[in-house]
Amino acid sequence: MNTPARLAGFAAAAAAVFGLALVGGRVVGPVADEPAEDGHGAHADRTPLTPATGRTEIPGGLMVAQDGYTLTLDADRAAAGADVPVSFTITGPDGVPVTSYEVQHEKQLHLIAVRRDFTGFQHVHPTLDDGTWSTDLDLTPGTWRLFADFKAAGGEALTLGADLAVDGAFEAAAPLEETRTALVDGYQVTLEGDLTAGADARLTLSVSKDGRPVTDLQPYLGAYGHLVALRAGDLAYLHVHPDGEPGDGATEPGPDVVFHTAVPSNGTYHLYLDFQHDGVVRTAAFTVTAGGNAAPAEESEEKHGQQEGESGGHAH
Ligand SMILES: [Cu+2]
Repeated sequence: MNTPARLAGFAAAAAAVFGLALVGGRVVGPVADEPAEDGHGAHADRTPLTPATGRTEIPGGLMVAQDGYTLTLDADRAAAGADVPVSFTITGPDGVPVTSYEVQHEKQLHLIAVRRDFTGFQHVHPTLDDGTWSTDLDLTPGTWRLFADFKAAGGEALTLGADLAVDGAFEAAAPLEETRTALVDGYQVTLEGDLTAGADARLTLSVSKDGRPVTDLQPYLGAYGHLVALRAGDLAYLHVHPDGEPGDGATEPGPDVVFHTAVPSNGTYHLYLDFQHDGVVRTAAFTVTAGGNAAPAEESEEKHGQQEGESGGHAH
């Protein structure tokens, strides 16, 4: 039952039935989770994304290098403390540090620093000197993820990510509970809307202070809010901008700021809203679980289950 020949036969049949391509003896498509001939199944492989959803994009922030651009921290370790200097370069396809960037949201590069257990979040704008970016961060002990969100001149917008180990003893924080109301400096920010894998979600963030809606939000980097969403588990990064712009004649300066985004998968996301009022930028943090309808993938999921059941225990 579990011989490679049998698997190859199934794969060929599956390819015939589903019109899939056979590449190097492996099926590319919904049945790519078939146990491979090495007996391990393909779970650890980077499975090509299914035609069922048609999504082929890898979320931002998961890689140090992409499309020829590489993020390199000058040091991948740092001391804990306030105002710890951190510097890095982005090298381009020619291997040389990039010195020319396109401005996005008023800055050439946005740096997001998050402790991997989500207990710290900073959004800062480093300064560029001869290809080296420098900034100060407030760092507590633990592993931090740094995201460089930029668009090199002549390149595509990218977010590269790298880890920074910060010295000192620490305890990983307990997982964050679902939180749709954030309190920060006397402001209350609520989040309405549900995230669904692969589908556009409308999120409304409403800002109030002392029980009164805030109707005079100030533009921050060209918008009334900036929303960063990080997926629990791997910190896949999404940077979302709201509907409308300050001064477009239609967008009100609060209390609601409306965002549209599609998350790449179901699961838990940590969301950080940067907003400005009375001249101060503050961050409101939320934890939301994306659930909802994953129907397009269900049929192939079932096939996986059956095949795994048939070939369980097959190993060399
Ligand atoms: Cu920024």
